[in-house]
Parts: sequence; C-alpha cells; structure tokens
Amino acid sequence: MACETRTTCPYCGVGCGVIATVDDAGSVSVRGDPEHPANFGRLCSKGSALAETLGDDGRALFPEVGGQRTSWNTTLDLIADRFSNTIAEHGPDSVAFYVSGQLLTEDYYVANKLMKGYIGSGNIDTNSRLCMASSVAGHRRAFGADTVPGTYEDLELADLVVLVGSNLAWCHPVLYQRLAAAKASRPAMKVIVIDPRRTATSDIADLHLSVSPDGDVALFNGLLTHLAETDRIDQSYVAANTTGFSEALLSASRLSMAELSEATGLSGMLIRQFFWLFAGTERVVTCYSQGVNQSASGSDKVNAIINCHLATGRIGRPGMGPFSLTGQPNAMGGREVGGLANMLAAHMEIENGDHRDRVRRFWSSPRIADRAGLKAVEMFDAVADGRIKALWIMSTNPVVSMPNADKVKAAIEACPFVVVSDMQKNTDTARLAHVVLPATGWGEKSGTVTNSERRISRQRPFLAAPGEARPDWWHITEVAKRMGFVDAFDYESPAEIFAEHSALSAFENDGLRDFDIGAFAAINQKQYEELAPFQWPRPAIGATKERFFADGRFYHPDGKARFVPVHAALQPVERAHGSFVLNTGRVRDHWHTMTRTGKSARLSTHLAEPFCEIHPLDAADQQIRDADLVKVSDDKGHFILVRALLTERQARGSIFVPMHWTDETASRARVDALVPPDVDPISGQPALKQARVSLARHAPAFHAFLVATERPRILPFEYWAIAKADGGYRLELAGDEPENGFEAWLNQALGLDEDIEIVRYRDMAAGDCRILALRGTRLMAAFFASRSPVAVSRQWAVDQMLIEHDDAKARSRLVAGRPGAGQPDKGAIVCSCFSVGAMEISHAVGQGCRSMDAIGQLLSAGTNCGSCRPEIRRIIDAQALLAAE
Ligand SMILES: Nc1nc2c(c(=O)[nH]1)N[C@H]1C(S)=C(S)[C@@H](COP(=O)(O)OP(=O)(O)OC[C@H]3O[C@@H](n4cnc5c(=O)[nH]c(N)nc54)[C@H](O)[C@@H]3O)O[C@H]1N2
Ligand SMILES: Nc1nc2c(c(=O)[nH]1)N[C@H]1C(S)=C(S)[C@@H](COP(=O)(O)OP(=O)(O)OC[C@H]3O[C@@H](n4cnc5c(=O)[nH]c(N)nc54)[C@H](O)[C@@H]3O)O[C@H]1N2
Ligand code: SF4
Ligand SMILES: [Mo]
Repeated sequence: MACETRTTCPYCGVGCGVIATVDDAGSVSVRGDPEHPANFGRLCSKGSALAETLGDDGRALFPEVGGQRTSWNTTLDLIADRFSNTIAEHGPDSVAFYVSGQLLTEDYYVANKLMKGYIGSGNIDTNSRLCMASSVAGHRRAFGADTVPGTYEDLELADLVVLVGSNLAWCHPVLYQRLAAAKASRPAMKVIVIDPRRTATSDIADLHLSVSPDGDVALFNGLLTHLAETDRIDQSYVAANTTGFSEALLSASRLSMAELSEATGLSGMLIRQFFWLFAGTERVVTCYSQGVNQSASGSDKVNAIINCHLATGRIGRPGMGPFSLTGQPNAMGGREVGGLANMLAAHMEIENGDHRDRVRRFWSSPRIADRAGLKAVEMFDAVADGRIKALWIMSTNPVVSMPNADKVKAAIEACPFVVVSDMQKNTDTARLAHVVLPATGWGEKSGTVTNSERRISRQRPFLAAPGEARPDWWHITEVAKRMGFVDAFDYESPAEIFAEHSALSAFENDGLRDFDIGAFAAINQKQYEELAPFQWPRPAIGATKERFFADGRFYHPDGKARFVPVHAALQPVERAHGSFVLNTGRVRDHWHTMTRTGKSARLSTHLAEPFCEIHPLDAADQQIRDADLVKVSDDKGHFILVRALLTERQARGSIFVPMHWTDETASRARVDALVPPDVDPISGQPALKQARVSLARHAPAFHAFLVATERPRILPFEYWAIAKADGGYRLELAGDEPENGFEAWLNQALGLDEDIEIVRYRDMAAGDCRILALRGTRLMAAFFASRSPVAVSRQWAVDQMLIEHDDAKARSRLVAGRPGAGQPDKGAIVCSCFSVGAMEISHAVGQGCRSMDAIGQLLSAGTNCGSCRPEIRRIIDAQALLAAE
C-alpha cells in the first residue's frame, strides 16, 4: 500500500504544502497539496523535483572527526568538552553558532536557548543576516516589532502590486503564479516591477522601472513627496496612528525631479507614471525582497517603502500593505525564536532588561546574554582574528554564501575548533570542519516552518534516516546536556520543544507582543502530528487576526507607528572607467549552493554552468562575445571565471552573476569571493548586490564539452563546471591541453579499461578534437574540444548516453557532434518538467502555436509546474516581433 504524507516544501518562503507518496517499492513521488492555503496544489520546478534530490550520494552518514568515522557518543562528548573548556578559559563570547533559516523552528529554538540562556552569549547569528535583517530592522523601526502585516491573498485582492527588488517568477514561483492568475482574471489589475534587470518577473509587469542600483530610497522618497504634493496623504490616519510624518517628509523632499531622475536612472515620464499609479490606487501591495534588503541602505529602503503605506493609511486592510517576502523556508520561524544575534526569543528585544529578565525567568536559566552578539560579518571577523575559538555551523554553507568569501574560508581554516552539521559531507564548508555531524534532511525530519505570510506548517518525515544521521535539535540538545544543562534540554521530541516555544510566546504577553501562539502551549504529541497549517497570532484566549494593524495599533509603547526619515544619496556612486556593478542572485531551478538541487539532472538542464549576464554594448566595449569566458575581478586580486551571456535585459554598467556555483561544481565561480563585506549600518546585512568589479575576455587555448557516465576524478583545467545529467554528468571545460593529451587524461580521469572502444577525430588545423568512449553499444563518454566555444547541442549529447549506438553511422554522427536527420536539436531546455527546449518551442510557434495553451497542448511545456511560463511567453513574443518586422 502506497503511503501518503502531508508535509511542506523545504525551499522557498512561499511554504507550499506537499504530499509525498512512498510506494511499495520504496520510491517517492511528490505533488502539491490541494488543501494547503499557500499553494492550493501548485508546485514549482524545484518543488516538483524534490523526489529526485533524496538520494544518498554525498550524504554525511556518520559523525566524523578529522575525516575519520567516530561514534555519536565520543563526538558529542568532544564537542561539549571543547565548547565548555573554551568558555571556561576565554569566556562565553569566545564561542559562536552560525545557523540558518533552513533549520526547523524546533532546532532553531534550542540552538538559541543554549547560546543565549545557558552559555550566556549573544553569539548566535544566522544566514538570515544575509537575507532578512534589513526587513527586520525596518519593521522594528516602523512598527515596534518585526511584523509582516499581510497575507498572500492581499496580492490577489490588490489593484496594484509593486515588486521591488524581487524576481518573484523565479524565486517565489507559486506566489508569482497566484499573482499572474489574479491578473489574468482581473486585467485591470496592474503590476510594477522595480529592478535594474528586466527579469522573468517583469514579463507580466505593466511598468518595469530599471532603477539604478540603490536608487530605491530616492524613488520612494520622491513618491512620498508626490503623495504630499498631490494631497493624497490620509491626514486623519497619520494623526491618529503615527508619529514623525513631517520629519520624514522633510528628509524625503530634498530632490528635485531632475535630481530624482539622476539618482534613479529613470526618465521623469516613467517616474511620474509610477507615482500616478501608486497615488491613484487605494489597494496597493508593495512586495520587496533582496534588491531591497541586501544593500548598504537596505533598512532605509524598507522604511522608505513603509513610509508611503503609512502616509496613505494603506496597511492592515485587504489588498494593501508593505509585504516583505522571506527567502528561506523558515526565515520567519528563525525570527520568531530570536535566532538573530540582536534579538531575543519570541520577538523580545535583547537590549530590553525587562525582556531579558522575562526570558531568563521562563527558562529558569542560570544567565542570559546581556547584550547583542556579533552579526554574521563581525562574527567571521572575530573567527579570523582569534576572538572566537570554537564555532558551530548548522545548515548553511558560508564559504560560498558569505561576502568576502575567501576571508571567511581562511578564518574557518584557522579556527581551532569548527563543527559543521549538514546533510551533505563534501560542501565547501564541511570539508574544512574538524567535526562533521550528519543531519537528517527533508523527508526524514520532523518539525515546523513559518512562511512569508506567518503560516506555520509541519514538515513530516516519511523516510528513514540514512546511516546514523540525526536531527539538528538532537545534536544540539545532546551537546547541551553534556555541557551540564541536563534538565533544560531534556526533550523527547520536537513536539515538546514546540509546546515550550508556544508557551514562551504567550508568557506575560497580554497582547503587548505580536508573536503569540499560546493556543499551542499544551500541545501533545498526537495534536502536533496532526497540526494543520495555521497563521499566527493564535493566542490562548482572545481572537486571532488575519491581518495586523487593522485597528491602527502598533507595537511601540505609545501604540503608534513611526515614520522614519531616510536620506537618499543624491547620485549613484561614480564608477571608475571600465568597472561594473556586480549584481548577484538566483536562477530558476537551483537552490543556493546546490547541495540538493544539484542532485537533480532535470533541475540542471535549465542553466548548467556559471555565467555572467552582460549588456551587448558593454560586452562590445570589452571585446567580449556571447559564450566567451570572462574573468570578473575585484581590485584586490580576487577573480572568477564564468561564461558570458549577452542580453539586453541587463542594464548597462551592471552585470549579473548567480550565487549558486561552488568549488564542488566549478573551478572558480564562487561569486562571493568578489563581494566586499560592506554592510547596512542599521541591520548589519551585507550589500550583496552592489560590488564593484572589472571584466575581461579570457581566451583559453581550447574550449571543451564532455558528457560522461562517471564523474571525472581529475580536472586539470583552469575552467571547469560540472552538472548532473540523465545517465551521468555534463562538463564544460577550458584551458590548455593536459600534458599527455586529452585521451590519456580521459582514460585516467574516467578509469577507462581495455573493454572500451575509443573513436577519435582530430583536425589539427582547425584545432578540433573529438573522442568517444563506448562500451559495447553504450556511450561512456563523448568529448568535444575546439579553439572557440564548442557548438555541440548539449541536450542532444546528454541524450546519447541513454541510447544504443549499434551501427557505424550512429557513431560517425556522434563524432560529428550533430543530430542526424529526424533528430532535431531541442536547444537549451526551457521546461525542465518535460525536457522541452527553446528550439522546439520556437519551431512550434513558427507552426502556428501562438499561445501558452497551444504550446502546452502540443509539447506539454509549461503545463506541470508552470515555472517556465514566463520564458515560453518570451519566446512567443519574440517570434511575434520577428513576424511583424
Ligand atoms: N530558484 C530559487 N528560488 C529561491 C532561492 C534560490 O536559491 N533559488 N532562494 C530563496 C531565498 S533564501 C531568497 S532570500 C529569495 C530571494 O529572492 P529575490 O530577492 O527575488 O531574488 P534575487 O535574485 O536574490 O534578487 C532579486 C532582484 O533584486 C534585483 N536588484 C539588485 N539590485 C537592486 C537594487 O538596487 N534595487 C532593486 N530594486 N532591485 C535590485 C536583482 O536584479 C534581482 O533580480 O529567493 C528564494 N527563492
Ligand atoms: N552574492 C550573494 N550572496 C548571497 C546571496 C545573494 O543574493 N548574493 N543571498 C544570501 C541569502 S539571502 C541566503 S539565504 C544565503 C544562503 O546561503 P547558504 O545558507 O549558505 O546556502 P545553502 O546552499 O542553502 O546552504 C544550506 C546548507 O544546509 C544543508 N542542509 C539542508 N538541510 C539541512 C538540515 O535539515 N540540517 C542541516 N544541518 N543541514 C541542512 C545543505 O546541504 C547546505 O549545505 O546566501 C546569501 N549569500
Ligand atoms: S514556490 Fe516552489 S520552492 Fe517555493 S515552496 Fe513552493 S514549491 Fe517550494
Ligand atoms: Mo535568503
């Protein structure tokens, strides 16, 4: 009998409900949960491919110390001893935890409790510092608490949705689909996208503002001024529910329209259109994400946006409000338990003596951190200079994701004692650790997560843990008990932790704190197992609320919201000649450092190597052609090597490089090595989207493409990038020919034996070299090298590993690197669910399929998860343009 489990997707903050089915043979399939209020059955490409990422390959299966397998008991004793001894000798601030918005709430709660309440230091910070800290700071300044007032439904009810620094179509795809569906059913609804790049999201936008990097504060200050000048301020709301309006308006009004144009890089006409739409529409939701948060002015951007909503009273009502989109599945839960170094559990404040006393009394703990701990960037600085001597990293990969990543790497290497808890054994960070603790992952662990709309959902296990992997909460509580805190960490299950967390949220609350889920303070195991998704608050007594601030009451002591006066830089920072702004972010089908999505061949078809998007005119200036390799460097000698992708969707003067590639997946593409550790002074969040770099074409002796059934053991090339493919791997390579030639290298790298038949072709004059390795009728490897970027169809070559090659003709086609007649080249994969390529879609459009539905009927593309629909639309539109010319 197949067994179904309701759980929650472990990727983005949309928090979709998933039904996982394990059949009799033990194989897993997933589908969207039609009853989950976040997604009503939909899943995006990453969610749909979850079952493909569950394999044991690369998993950490046993505790390891110094690379050697050990027992749990000795390992936990060792960690407890090292932490206790370090604290005894150097004080509580000599140790630190660096945790993650991908921990479950229960894991997070005990980590925070151990550090702040028992070790007595504030030194627990999280990758949410790189993600949500500016939103948290902005909310606290404006509302007196870190409250997200709205719900997803508000995006559907709004007449205008403004997306600031958010690539919703790729990063919150199911929410994007809800928005796209609402707009399709109500065409009067407008969408504005404010992003320097023309992203997949801007394809549904009525207006795309290609704002210059960090032009957002100027733009929203201009909007506030416009609202005041055109008499759109809700005076009675402002008077009754807020303070500080005139100061905010004064500081907003410093720029003339010409200066505003200069500061934002936008024409006066576009700016006015945006102002009119915002001013004239009552139901406005402004969503913001990393284009806002990850900036040296991130907190000010958040408040510049909130100021406009407060000034018009458009907050806390259906279809209105500022809406911070959370990135990770449990970014919100981490904030609830106080996982940031400057917060305390249950939305209390570490600077507040009463709050500290209350949390300490609730925990009956011997001490409580008496001040904020070190924020992520400061924390790794302290590791680097030896102030922190023992570090525990859980569920995050900072060697890849922190700014100044090479310094972070060196700091971890030099730290006397580093523990890493991860599911995977060979991440760039885990490889440097003294101790690796194997963690259970999605499908194996049990707990709760909170999504962007404050909805708490269960992650439920449906698989046995592999090897000796154990859940994170267990790692932490076992170490805590061994450090002497037996009673306080004596939990049997996540349900007990959740109950305590709920009780703390209600403890001496009396409606003074937004986060209250006291209704669950006495939850038992069975109720926890059955817990349906719910939105907070859920106080023990009194009503829950769908939206915060509907009554005009905020969490500052006087109950009023604050306008925050923010200043815009008059002009964008000057760029030196030949330098570019380095914008970084995400692609549709990969998740961060790819430790999980990288396991799925399907998810690797969309974009399979690290790249750099450049405007064609900028590229021409630098003599860079499409598909060249480029060297992107900072002024300190750090550089990466990535593929050039020329696109007019990129604004001039700025390039875009994704954050996903690591030392596991490419030779030199960790983009954070180039990002300096500049932070927002209020939130401490790094400015990850505005580094300064220069660009140069890189001309290697040869370029090559390889498909192989095995992962090559040696890669002696200056450039390589590897991705999973159906039946094996696909690699892009470039550099010099290895000393003994390509064939000798292939033999050695793939361990080819005598049974292998080698077919070769070499044209010295043209610089072409092709090598096939076959075992019987099966292709083991196909290698294509050339002096210029290799033109072989990637998907076609990958497909050759799956079929028989029995006649000489098939082999000669293979060496030629060309599909035969009747085997058309699919082109780059657009729809990963059905493996449909761009050339197939173009061809179908040429045959008369002019709508998404027609394409779907013919090719199935876009009919499953829908993540590729913006790209299909783009192909249809591009063909229509061509036809019109
Ligand atoms: N596919 C996929 N989805 C994900 C993730 C993933 O790894 N992969 N990660 C999740 C996580 S943790 C997060 S935090 C979210 C992030 O979700 P998003 O914030 O939507 O994604 P990003 O690509 O980081 O950046 C968003 C946009 O900010 C723009 N931007 C850069 N500078 C500026 C600026 O100065 N002003 C403005 N207005 N815009 C600017 C960039 O061009 C980019 O398109 O995604 C979540 N979802
Ligand atoms: N340049 C640049 N840098 C960025 C960003 C950017 O936009 N640009 N975005 C930033 C943002 S918003 C974020 S959120 C970060 C994300 O950056 P990271 O958090 O470093 O990236 P992940 O790959 O998600 O790392 C999660 C790790 O946890 C492991 N893991 C998964 N599940 C579990 C579990 O249940 N338990 C344990 N113990 N381990 C688990 C995974 O294998 C993986 O190694 O990157 C930040 N860095
Ligand atoms: S939108 Fe996609 S990645 Fe995000 S929670 Fe839903 S299925 Fe998962
Ligand atoms: Mo994030």
